[in-house]
Amino acid sequence: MQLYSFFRSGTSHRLRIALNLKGLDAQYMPVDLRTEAHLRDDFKAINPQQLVPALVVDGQVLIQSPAIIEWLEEKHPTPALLPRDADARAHVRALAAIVGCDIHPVNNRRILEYLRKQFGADTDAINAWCGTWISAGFDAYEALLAADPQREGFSFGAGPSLADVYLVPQIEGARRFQVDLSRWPRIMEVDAVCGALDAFRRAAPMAQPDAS
Ligand SMILES: N[C@@H](CCC(=O)N[C@@H](CS)C(=O)NCC(=O)O)C(=O)O
Repeated sequence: MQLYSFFRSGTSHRLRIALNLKGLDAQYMPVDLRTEAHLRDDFKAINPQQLVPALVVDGQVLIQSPAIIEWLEEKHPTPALLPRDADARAHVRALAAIVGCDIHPVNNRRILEYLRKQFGADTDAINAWCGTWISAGFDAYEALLAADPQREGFSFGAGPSLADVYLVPQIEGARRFQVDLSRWPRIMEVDAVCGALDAFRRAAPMAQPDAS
């Protein structure tokens, strides 16, 4: 497998965590978003959407991190990222969707570039924009963690799940946009518990070959 990834990309980060949790290796193919390598024709031939990540498996290109992670779960069911019970699965998927559907997309690089170029947003304005949507999502995520008395450190249950796969990269993004994380103590606890696991450590942005 080849993983097209950028070290600081949250969606690449979530896929790296999922691969590590499943015990799967992939050759790292760096795509530098800073130099807009993703907008070049060679990468467009891999992913017409010109976004990372992409996972190439025996010549077949998989795109969209939610679809790739679901594919991994189906092809490599153990260890499971989703609980068995349908209600619990819906809960874990909802936690993941807070990040994947409602936080990350509005803070993506191309959105921020548009705000900079079309609306003259400076760094403070960009941080305020990202902080607004991260805070809205994290307030809800924290409330859902608080309402679950059966959690043991992680977002759900006693081990890492799909929810943690999504949450941890978004915490990294929040730090980058200088969001004060202290108001979400349960989210911080999840970060610490996951950060103790090798699968999460090896997936971290600064542990990647293209980190700089
Ligand atoms: N929904 C897609 C989003 C992928 C995505 O937006 N990737 C970002 C990096 S985190 C990217 O490539 N951005 C390039 C840009 O915005 O120019 C997924 O989950 O794979």
